[in-house]
Amino acid sequence: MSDSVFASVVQAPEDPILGVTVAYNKDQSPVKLNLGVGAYRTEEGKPLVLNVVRKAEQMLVNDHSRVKEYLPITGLADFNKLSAKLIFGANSPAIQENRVTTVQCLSGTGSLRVGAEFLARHYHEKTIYIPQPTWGNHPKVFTLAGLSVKTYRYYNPSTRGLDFSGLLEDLGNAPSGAIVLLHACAHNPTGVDPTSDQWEQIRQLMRSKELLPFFDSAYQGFASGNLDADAESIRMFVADGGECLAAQSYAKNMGLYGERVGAFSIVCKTADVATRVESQLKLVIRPMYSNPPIHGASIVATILKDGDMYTEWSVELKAMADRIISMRQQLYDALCARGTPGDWSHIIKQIGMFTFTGLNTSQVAFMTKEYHIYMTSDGRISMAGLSSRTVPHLADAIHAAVTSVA
Ligand code: KET
Repeated sequence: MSDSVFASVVQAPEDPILGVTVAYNKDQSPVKLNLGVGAYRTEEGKPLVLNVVRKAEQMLVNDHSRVKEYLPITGLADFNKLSAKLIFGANSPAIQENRVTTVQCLSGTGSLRVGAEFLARHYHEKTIYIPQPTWGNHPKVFTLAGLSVKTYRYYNPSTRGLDFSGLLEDLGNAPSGAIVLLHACAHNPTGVDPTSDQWEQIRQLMRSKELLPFFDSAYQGFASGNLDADAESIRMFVADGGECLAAQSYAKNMGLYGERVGAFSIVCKTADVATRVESQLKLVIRPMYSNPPIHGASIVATILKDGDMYTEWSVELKAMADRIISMRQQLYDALCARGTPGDWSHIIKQIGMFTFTGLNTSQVAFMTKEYHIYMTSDGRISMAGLSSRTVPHLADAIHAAVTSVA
């Protein structure tokens, strides 16, 4: 037998985030804890399907008029309209003036990719600035779409807060027209968001330099527990009449991770441009996956269009956000009680799904080896994966890591 034609293919490394789950699954320890991927767990450590999602699915199953035909290339029309309203606001003038085009995509990642492919084909400036640090998949998505990736300063490790002057300086030095990736809220991995005043300054700077904002909104509702408050940054940029792009994910806020449901929108200056832009988005999508899946988008549309179900969703979402906030307090208290060296107040100051602990790679490796705690090597922990039962184990591990590993 001759060798495989693929004999020279080398083994690829695991993904820095999803690979953490692969390693966790192999661990036999009863105390193992997965704080890697950003996926919500209940106090019992179980994945959660929202009641309102179960209800919507039941309604869909019971409706025998529903069929499984292909959706249009742009996805479910109702879903697109409702998604635009959710992110830009129910009374958004941009929507009323038909200046927004929204297409259903494969969750947040697919939305970012479709947006990036469109920009690489139709926008004059091919450089995108992403925050340093950012979600690990951003540089890969944008590079493979044909954009050139640069970074802007975002995080100051010594304050564990925003490097606002560094951010303004780097965006101020970016070439006019460059694309800028912004996390709408609950910045991943840092948990550090600009204040409203800081957003306003970022907006003014970006508009004066004609930088093009591309928002990644993967956590609407998860930062504050309020869907409108968490969209404030985006709405500031839309309110000035300028153009912007937004990638929306329902993975976290509706718990629809595996359904892969999201939306990509471009706010244009006129309805005429928006129509032509949408025609080109279809040319991006058709050869990639033809058209998106129907089930997840139908669940979202069912919930968003019914007042009572929307309210029920907001309440369940708020409960998830609140549980995460209480985990922050419990972890902070547990470290204080142990007298763990260092200032841990960033645990309660940061917002969203993650705490960027400041633990280094060796300390993380120690916690995995000795305590069976799985997290990304940059020291990020998913607070959503923690529960009152597991806080003491995590606090013990952090205490040991900080006191015994440099
Ligand atoms: N943007 C950000 C900022 C983000 O954190 C994620 C997912 C996504 C987009 C994409 O999510 P999607 O499932 O495509 O809607 N982040 C978590 C999961 C992952 O890495 O895929 C995480 O950081 O753990």
